[in-house]
Amino acid sequence: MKMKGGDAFVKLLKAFGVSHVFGIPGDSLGFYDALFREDSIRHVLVRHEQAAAHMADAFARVSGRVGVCDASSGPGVTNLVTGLATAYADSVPVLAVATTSPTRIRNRDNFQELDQPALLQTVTKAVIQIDQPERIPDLVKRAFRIATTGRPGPVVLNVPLDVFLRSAEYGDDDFLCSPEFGRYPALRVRAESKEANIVLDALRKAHKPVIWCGGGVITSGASAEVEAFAELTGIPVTTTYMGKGAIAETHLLSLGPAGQLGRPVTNQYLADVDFVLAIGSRFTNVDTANWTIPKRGTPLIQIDIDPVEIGKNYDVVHSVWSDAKLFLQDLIVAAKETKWDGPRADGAVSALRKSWLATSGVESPQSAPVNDEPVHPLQAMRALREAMEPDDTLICDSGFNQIWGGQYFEVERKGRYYVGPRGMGTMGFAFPAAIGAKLACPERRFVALAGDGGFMMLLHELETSIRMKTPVVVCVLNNGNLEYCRQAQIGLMGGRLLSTDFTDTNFAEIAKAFGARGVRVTRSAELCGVIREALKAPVTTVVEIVTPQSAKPDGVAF
Ligand SMILES: Cc1ncc(C[n+]2csc(CCOP(=O)(O)OP(=O)(O)O)c2C)c(N)n1
Ligand SMILES: [Mg+2]
Repeated sequence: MKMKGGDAFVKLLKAFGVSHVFGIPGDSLGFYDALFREDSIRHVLVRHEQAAAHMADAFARVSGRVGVCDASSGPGVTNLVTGLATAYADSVPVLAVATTSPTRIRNRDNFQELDQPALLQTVTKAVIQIDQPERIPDLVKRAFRIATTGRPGPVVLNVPLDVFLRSAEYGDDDFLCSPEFGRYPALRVRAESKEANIVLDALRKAHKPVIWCGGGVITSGASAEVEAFAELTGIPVTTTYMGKGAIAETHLLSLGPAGQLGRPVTNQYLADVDFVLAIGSRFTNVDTANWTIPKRGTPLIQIDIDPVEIGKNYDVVHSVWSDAKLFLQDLIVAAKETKWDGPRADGAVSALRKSWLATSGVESPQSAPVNDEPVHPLQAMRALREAMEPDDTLICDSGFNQIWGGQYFEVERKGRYYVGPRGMGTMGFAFPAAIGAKLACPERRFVALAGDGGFMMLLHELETSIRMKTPVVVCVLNNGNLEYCRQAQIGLMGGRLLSTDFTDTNFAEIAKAFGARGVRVTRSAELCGVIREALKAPVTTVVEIVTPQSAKPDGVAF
């Protein structure tokens, strides 16, 4: 059958189960025209391409499907870079459709022409150039396979605008797809069966072992297995921020997040563990407080889907190249067969958590709601946890707000109920991410938690949220400055403050100007009720929380 390239392209997106594409039009006319003809795919016009990438990213994180975004050549594509880098750092499968100069006049310094593949190569898993409409089927299929197999990640399809407009002859086979590559992780790999017993034998020799979970556990959907294995063996579980939800953080065996931005009590517990079973973690400098937690030299077995991650930042006594979920299933079977009888940490770990909650966490006196102004971030965390149901999701930004959320907001269910731009620490992420997540899972409720600095970067997406009817809640911790940077300059530069403070901005009024709801809260006693109402509202609500300068999360070292 004869068909335009754009139509073939969109037919393939449909075959892989794509339901939403986030972007801004331009010279991608042939692509948009084909989308116009396809009722099953909704195009979501955004107001900045960075937001399109974040929306596609969060869409993928919460749905398990590939998120798709598009941008037109030149500045449209350069605007995608931050969002793609964020997805790449956090191993999220995003497919970006980038239009580029027409093939017949390429390399003549055209309007908006730049070397997009070179630009995007370092922030994506792959950049695929499609130069003939005939190649669309095999290269689109390839893009989905690359994005969803192994360690997932973003892939760019770089398409000259004429390729969408030109017609070609296609056969039925061209559109025969394996829809499983529209979801991730596709093609799970399982370690050899002997591996489970090797790991169990090593664990048996330990007196104080720990299970260390990174984002790979969540990506693999292995939380149920982590929790079951922990329960079976009594071994406690700690996580990175990306790994939050590997086990319910209220569980008797949950140690909460560790590392530079983790809980000091968790780090203390980890100081003398004598064995680490690491699953799906890259051991970044932040997650390990510059490779001091866990202590170097602690016997460590690392399980990862990406073999090059194993042994990269810590020496290992044994490597397991496997999908987390499948390997944990094997571990559970092997532990049951051989009757596990190691020491159980339930009591010690739950006592630790309870004392932390009562002294530093959301049950401590300083978190209690009061009528004083302004609202301490800890009081905000308590209000959030009280107002949100266990299956509501918190999406964090960057800056101190993310640390408040990461350390103090406990994920009460296993699974992905906490989302953050961890690898890149991208300011501006949380709000557009909430919109993308809401479009992926309209029945779920999402709360974005951002600082005044980060929210300001992409707050214009309020218009998108109103137009697309995606009611989400944005809690903005308004401390009038870039608190993270301010504290760093105080702690490390002798208090020589430069470019950290803003003038007063009323975010609630800004929200109203966009047609959203806006509430400015100055007393913590009101906050829980305001968030509860916002969660029920049929329209996006900005809850501006006026917080003091200088509030610092536990354990932040500068
Ligand atoms: C896009 C981007 N630019 C700069 C930074 C560096 N940075 C990290 S935290 C931070 C301050 C964040 O301020 P705000 O969003 O108000 O959060 P707060 O720390 O005040 O809670 C900055 C500028 C970043 N992470 N991302
Ligand atoms: Mg701030």
